[in-house]
Amino acid sequence: MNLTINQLKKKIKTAKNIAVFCHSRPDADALSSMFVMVGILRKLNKNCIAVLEEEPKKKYDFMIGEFQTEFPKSCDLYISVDVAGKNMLGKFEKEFLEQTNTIEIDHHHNRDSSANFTYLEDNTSSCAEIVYKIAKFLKIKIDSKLSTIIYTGLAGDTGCFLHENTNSQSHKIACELIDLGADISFVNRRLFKSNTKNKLKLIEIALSKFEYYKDTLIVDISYNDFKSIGYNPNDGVDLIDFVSSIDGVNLTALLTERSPNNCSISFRSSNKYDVSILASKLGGGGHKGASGCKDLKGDISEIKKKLQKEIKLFIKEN
Ligand SMILES: [Mn+2]
Repeated sequence: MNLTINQLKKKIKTAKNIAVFCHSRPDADALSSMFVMVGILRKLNKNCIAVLEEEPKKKYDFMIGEFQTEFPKSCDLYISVDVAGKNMLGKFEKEFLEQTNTIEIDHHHNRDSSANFTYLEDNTSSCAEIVYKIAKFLKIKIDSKLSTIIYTGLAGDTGCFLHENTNSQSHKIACELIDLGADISFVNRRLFKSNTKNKLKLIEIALSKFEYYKDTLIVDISYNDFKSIGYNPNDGVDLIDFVSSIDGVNLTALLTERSPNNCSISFRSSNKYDVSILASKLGGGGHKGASGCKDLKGDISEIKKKLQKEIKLFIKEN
Protein backbone atom coordinates (compact mmCIF):
# COMPACT_ATOMS: atom_id res chain seq x y z
CA MET A 1 0.00 0.00 0.00
CA ASN A 2 1.30 3.44 -0.93
CA LEU A 3 1.48 6.05 1.80
CA THR A 4 1.02 9.79 1.51
CA ILE A 5 3.44 11.92 3.49
CA ASN A 6 0.71 12.53 6.07
CA GLN A 7 0.12 8.81 6.51
CA LEU A 8 3.87 8.28 6.82
CA LYS A 9 4.00 10.97 9.51
CA LYS A 10 1.17 9.29 11.43
CA LYS A 11 2.90 5.90 11.33
CA ILE A 12 6.13 7.44 12.60
CA LYS A 13 4.35 9.40 15.33
CA THR A 14 2.56 6.35 16.73
CA ALA A 15 5.66 4.12 16.84
CA LYS A 16 8.02 4.03 19.80
CA ASN A 17 10.80 1.62 18.85
CA ILE A 18 11.95 1.93 15.27
CA ALA A 19 14.65 0.11 13.30
CA VAL A 20 16.03 1.52 10.04
CA PHE A 21 17.57 -0.64 7.31
CA CYS A 22 19.26 0.11 4.01
CA HIS A 23 20.47 -2.15 1.20
CA SER A 24 23.42 -4.48 1.57
CA ARG A 25 26.84 -3.21 0.46
CA PRO A 26 25.50 0.28 1.14
CA ASP A 27 26.55 3.23 -1.01
CA ALA A 28 26.62 6.92 -0.07
CA ASP A 29 22.87 7.36 -0.62
CA ALA A 30 21.87 4.30 1.40
CA LEU A 31 24.04 5.26 4.39
CA SER A 32 23.07 8.90 4.17
CA SER A 33 19.34 8.11 4.05
CA MET A 34 19.62 5.62 6.88
CA PHE A 35 21.61 7.71 9.35
CA VAL A 36 19.68 10.89 8.58
CA MET A 37 16.42 9.00 9.09
CA VAL A 38 17.73 7.72 12.43
CA GLY A 39 18.75 11.29 13.33
CA ILE A 40 15.28 12.60 12.49
CA LEU A 41 13.52 9.88 14.47
CA ARG A 42 15.71 10.49 17.51
CA LYS A 43 14.87 14.19 17.35
CA LEU A 44 11.26 13.05 17.58
CA ASN A 45 12.24 11.19 20.77
CA LYS A 46 11.91 7.77 19.18
CA ASN A 47 13.98 4.87 20.35
CA CYS A 48 15.68 4.19 17.07
CA ILE A 49 18.50 1.99 15.78
CA ALA A 50 20.29 1.65 12.43
CA VAL A 51 20.83 -1.92 11.23
CA LEU A 52 23.68 -2.91 8.93
CA GLU A 53 25.00 -6.27 7.77
CA GLU A 54 28.58 -5.23 8.39
CA GLU A 55 30.94 -2.31 8.85
CA PRO A 56 30.56 0.04 5.85
CA LYS A 57 33.42 1.35 3.71
CA LYS A 58 35.94 3.54 5.51
CA LYS A 59 35.42 6.53 3.24
CA TYR A 60 31.92 6.91 4.64
CA ASP A 61 32.99 6.90 8.29
CA PHE A 62 32.04 10.57 8.78
CA MET A 63 28.39 9.59 8.23
CA ILE A 64 28.28 6.51 10.38
CA GLY A 65 26.60 6.61 13.75
CA GLU A 66 25.77 3.80 16.11
CA PHE A 67 24.41 0.66 14.44
CA GLN A 68 23.81 -3.01 15.13
CA THR A 69 24.35 -6.05 12.95
CA GLU A 70 21.62 -8.27 14.41
CA PHE A 71 17.96 -8.03 13.50
CA PRO A 72 16.19 -6.11 16.31
CA LYS A 73 13.24 -8.22 17.37
CA SER A 74 11.11 -5.95 19.51
CA CYS A 75 10.47 -2.92 17.32
CA ASP A 76 7.00 -1.70 16.48
CA LEU A 77 8.09 -0.17 13.17
CA TYR A 78 10.69 -1.30 10.61
CA ILE A 79 11.75 1.18 7.94
CA SER A 80 13.93 0.47 4.92
CA VAL A 81 15.51 3.24 2.85
CA ASP A 82 16.90 3.03 -0.69
CA VAL A 83 15.92 -0.65 -0.95
CA ALA A 84 14.52 -1.46 -4.40
CA GLY A 85 14.08 -5.22 -4.01
CA LYS A 86 13.76 -7.96 -1.44
CA ASN A 87 17.20 -9.41 -2.10
CA MET A 88 18.76 -5.99 -1.43
CA LEU A 89 17.97 -6.54 2.25
CA GLY A 90 20.74 -9.14 2.34
CA LYS A 91 20.81 -11.31 5.45
CA PHE A 92 17.82 -9.43 6.94
CA GLU A 93 15.47 -10.29 4.08
CA LYS A 94 13.61 -13.16 5.73
CA GLU A 95 13.06 -11.48 9.11
CA PHE A 96 12.16 -8.12 7.56
CA LEU A 97 9.53 -9.78 5.37
CA GLU A 98 8.06 -11.55 8.41
CA GLN A 99 7.21 -8.25 10.13
CA THR A 100 3.81 -6.66 9.69
CA ASN A 101 4.63 -3.01 10.30
CA THR A 102 7.22 -2.30 7.62
CA ILE A 103 7.65 0.83 5.52
CA GLU A 104 9.97 1.29 2.56
CA ILE A 105 11.09 4.77 1.60
CA ASP A 106 12.58 4.70 -1.87
CA HIS A 107 13.28 6.43 -5.17
CA HIS A 108 13.91 3.56 -7.64
CA HIS A 109 11.47 3.24 -10.52
CA ASN A 110 12.19 -0.41 -11.32
CA ARG A 111 11.43 -2.07 -8.03
CA ASP A 112 9.87 -4.99 -6.28
CA SER A 113 8.27 -4.14 -2.99
CA SER A 114 9.48 -5.70 0.25
CA ALA A 115 7.37 -3.82 2.81
CA ASN A 116 3.70 -3.54 3.74
CA PHE A 117 3.74 0.21 3.18
CA THR A 118 5.60 2.19 0.55
CA TYR A 119 6.57 5.82 0.43
CA LEU A 120 7.91 6.26 -3.10
CA GLU A 121 9.14 9.25 -5.10
CA ASP A 122 10.58 7.65 -8.19
CA ASN A 123 11.45 10.87 -9.99
CA THR A 124 13.84 11.86 -7.23
CA SER A 125 17.59 11.53 -7.79
CA SER A 126 18.40 10.04 -4.42
CA CYS A 127 16.69 8.63 -1.37
CA ALA A 128 18.53 11.27 0.68
CA GLU A 129 16.45 13.94 -1.09
CA ILE A 130 13.25 12.20 0.02
CA VAL A 131 14.50 11.90 3.59
CA TYR A 132 15.39 15.61 3.51
CA LYS A 133 11.86 16.43 2.35
CA ILE A 134 10.42 14.26 5.12
CA ALA A 135 12.60 16.09 7.67
CA LYS A 136 11.29 19.42 6.42
CA PHE A 137 7.71 18.16 6.53
CA LEU A 138 8.20 17.01 10.12
CA LYS A 139 9.73 20.42 10.91
CA ILE A 140 13.01 18.89 12.08
CA LYS A 141 15.88 21.34 12.48
CA ILE A 142 18.67 20.37 10.11
CA ASP A 143 22.10 21.34 11.40
CA SER A 144 25.32 21.54 9.38
CA LYS A 145 26.36 17.95 10.20
CA LEU A 146 23.03 16.54 9.06
CA SER A 147 23.05 18.71 5.94
CA THR A 148 26.55 17.43 5.08
CA ILE A 149 25.31 13.85 5.36
CA ILE A 150 22.20 14.52 3.25
CA TYR A 151 24.35 16.21 0.62
CA THR A 152 26.58 13.10 0.54
CA GLY A 153 23.61 10.97 -0.51
CA LEU A 154 22.66 13.42 -3.22
CA ALA A 155 26.20 13.79 -4.55
CA GLY A 156 26.70 10.02 -4.37
CA ASP A 157 23.63 8.99 -6.36
CA THR A 158 23.96 11.77 -8.95
CA GLY A 159 27.71 11.11 -9.37
CA CYS A 160 28.38 14.69 -8.29
CA PHE A 161 25.42 15.98 -10.34
CA LEU A 162 26.59 14.32 -13.55
CA HIS A 163 24.18 11.39 -13.98
CA GLU A 164 20.93 11.51 -15.92
CA ASN A 165 18.91 11.44 -12.70
CA THR A 166 20.15 14.93 -11.80
CA ASN A 167 17.38 17.50 -12.12
CA SER A 168 16.48 20.98 -10.97
CA GLN A 169 15.10 19.65 -7.68
CA SER A 170 18.41 17.96 -6.81
CA HIS A 171 20.24 21.23 -7.51
CA LYS A 172 17.71 23.26 -5.52
CA ILE A 173 18.00 20.92 -2.54
CA ALA A 174 21.80 21.04 -2.82
CA CYS A 175 21.55 24.85 -2.60
CA GLU A 176 19.37 24.60 0.50
CA LEU A 177 21.85 22.17 2.07
CA ILE A 178 24.76 24.52 1.36
CA ASP A 179 22.81 27.30 3.08
CA LEU A 180 22.28 24.97 6.04
CA GLY A 181 26.05 24.52 6.31
CA ALA A 182 26.82 21.36 4.32
CA ASP A 183 30.57 20.99 3.82
CA ILE A 184 30.42 20.19 0.11
CA SER A 185 34.12 20.47 -0.67
CA PHE A 186 34.90 17.92 2.05
CA VAL A 187 32.24 15.55 0.70
CA ASN A 188 33.19 15.90 -2.95
CA ARG A 189 36.88 15.43 -2.24
CA ARG A 190 36.14 12.38 -0.12
CA LEU A 191 33.79 10.83 -2.67
CA PHE A 192 35.29 11.81 -5.99
CA LYS A 193 38.86 13.02 -5.61
CA SER A 194 40.68 10.60 -3.36
CA ASN A 195 42.85 7.68 -4.46
CA THR A 196 45.23 5.25 -2.83
CA LYS A 197 48.36 3.71 -4.38
CA ASN A 198 46.58 0.37 -4.39
CA LYS A 199 43.60 1.87 -6.20
CA LEU A 200 45.92 3.08 -8.96
CA LYS A 201 47.29 -0.46 -9.29
CA LEU A 202 43.73 -1.64 -9.69
CA ILE A 203 43.14 0.97 -12.40
CA GLU A 204 46.26 -0.35 -14.15
CA ILE A 205 44.75 -3.86 -14.16
CA ALA A 206 41.38 -2.53 -15.33
CA LEU A 207 43.01 -0.67 -18.24
CA SER A 208 44.67 -3.89 -19.41
CA LYS A 209 41.25 -5.60 -19.54
CA PHE A 210 39.33 -3.17 -21.75
CA GLU A 211 37.23 -5.01 -24.29
CA TYR A 212 35.20 -2.94 -26.75
CA TYR A 213 32.26 -4.17 -28.77
CA LYS A 214 30.62 -1.50 -31.00
CA ASP A 215 29.76 1.33 -28.59
CA THR A 216 30.06 -0.83 -25.48
CA LEU A 217 32.90 -1.62 -23.13
CA ILE A 218 33.33 -4.62 -20.85
CA VAL A 219 35.95 -4.69 -18.12
CA ASP A 220 36.41 -7.77 -15.95
CA ILE A 221 38.49 -8.10 -12.80
CA SER A 222 38.87 -11.54 -11.26
CA TYR A 223 39.42 -12.47 -7.64
CA ASN A 224 43.01 -13.41 -8.55
CA ASP A 225 43.54 -9.94 -10.05
CA PHE A 226 42.48 -8.38 -6.75
CA LYS A 227 44.64 -10.83 -4.84
CA SER A 228 47.71 -10.17 -7.00
CA ILE A 229 47.88 -6.57 -5.71
CA GLY A 230 46.59 -7.28 -2.19
CA TYR A 231 43.38 -5.36 -2.83
CA ASN A 232 40.35 -6.20 -0.73
CA PRO A 233 37.33 -5.70 -3.03
CA ASN A 234 35.12 -5.40 0.04
CA ASP A 235 36.80 -2.06 0.75
CA GLY A 236 35.06 -0.82 -2.40
CA VAL A 237 36.01 -1.12 -6.04
CA ASP A 238 34.68 2.26 -7.21
CA LEU A 239 35.96 1.97 -10.76
CA ILE A 240 32.73 2.29 -12.66
CA ASP A 241 32.76 6.08 -13.03
CA PHE A 242 36.33 5.96 -14.25
CA VAL A 243 35.83 3.19 -16.83
CA SER A 244 32.54 4.66 -18.04
CA SER A 245 34.05 8.04 -18.87
CA ILE A 246 35.18 7.26 -22.42
CA ASP A 247 33.92 9.34 -25.36
CA GLY A 248 31.91 7.30 -27.83
CA VAL A 249 31.22 4.48 -25.38
CA ASN A 250 27.51 4.44 -24.57
CA LEU A 251 27.35 1.36 -22.39
CA THR A 252 29.89 0.13 -19.86
CA ALA A 253 29.82 -3.10 -17.89
CA LEU A 254 32.27 -3.68 -15.06
CA LEU A 255 32.37 -7.32 -13.99
CA THR A 256 34.12 -8.06 -10.71
CA GLU A 257 34.70 -11.30 -8.84
CA ARG A 258 34.68 -10.06 -5.24
CA SER A 259 35.03 -13.45 -3.63
CA PRO A 260 35.83 -16.75 -5.36
CA ASN A 261 33.04 -17.61 -7.82
CA ASN A 262 30.84 -14.73 -6.70
CA CYS A 263 30.56 -11.88 -9.21
CA SER A 264 28.93 -8.48 -9.46
CA ILE A 265 28.29 -6.33 -12.52
CA SER A 266 27.90 -2.55 -12.62
CA PHE A 267 26.35 -0.97 -15.70
CA ARG A 268 26.49 2.63 -16.82
CA SER A 269 24.99 4.20 -19.88
CA SER A 270 24.71 7.58 -21.51
CA ASN A 271 21.09 8.41 -22.33
CA LYS A 272 21.20 6.05 -25.33
CA TYR A 273 20.42 2.85 -23.40
CA ASP A 274 18.28 1.89 -20.43
CA VAL A 275 20.68 -0.37 -18.54
CA SER A 276 18.11 -1.25 -15.87
CA ILE A 277 16.57 -3.57 -18.51
CA LEU A 278 19.93 -5.21 -19.14
CA ALA A 279 20.57 -5.63 -15.41
CA SER A 280 17.14 -7.18 -14.86
CA LYS A 281 17.93 -9.80 -17.53
CA LEU A 282 20.80 -10.92 -15.32
CA GLY A 283 18.79 -10.82 -12.10
CA GLY A 284 19.67 -7.29 -11.02
CA GLY A 285 18.10 -3.85 -11.27
CA GLY A 286 18.60 -0.14 -10.85
CA HIS A 287 18.17 3.02 -12.87
CA LYS A 288 18.16 3.85 -16.58
CA GLY A 289 21.70 5.23 -16.50
CA ALA A 290 23.14 3.17 -13.65
CA SER A 291 22.27 -0.36 -12.64
CA GLY A 292 23.83 -3.59 -11.49
CA CYS A 293 23.65 -7.21 -10.44
CA LYS A 294 25.28 -9.01 -7.56
CA ASP A 295 25.83 -12.51 -6.21
CA LEU A 296 26.21 -14.06 -9.65
CA LYS A 297 27.55 -17.46 -8.72
CA GLY A 298 30.01 -19.27 -10.94
CA ASP A 299 33.22 -18.98 -12.86
CA ILE A 300 33.94 -15.39 -13.94
CA SER A 301 34.83 -16.42 -17.51
CA GLU A 302 31.45 -18.18 -17.85
CA ILE A 303 29.61 -15.16 -16.45
CA LYS A 304 31.55 -12.93 -18.82
CA LYS A 305 30.46 -15.05 -21.80
CA LYS A 306 26.85 -14.75 -20.68
CA LEU A 307 27.28 -11.00 -20.24
CA GLN A 308 28.80 -10.60 -23.72
CA LYS A 309 25.87 -12.52 -25.18
CA GLU A 310 23.29 -10.40 -23.35
CA ILE A 311 24.98 -7.15 -24.38
CA LYS A 312 25.08 -8.17 -28.06
CA LEU A 313 21.40 -9.08 -27.92
CA PHE A 314 20.54 -5.93 -26.00
CA ILE A 315 22.19 -3.48 -28.40
CA LYS A 316 20.63 -5.31 -31.35
CA GLU A 317 17.20 -4.73 -29.80
CA ASN A 318 17.88 -1.06 -28.97
MN1 LIG B 1 19.73 5.61 -3.99
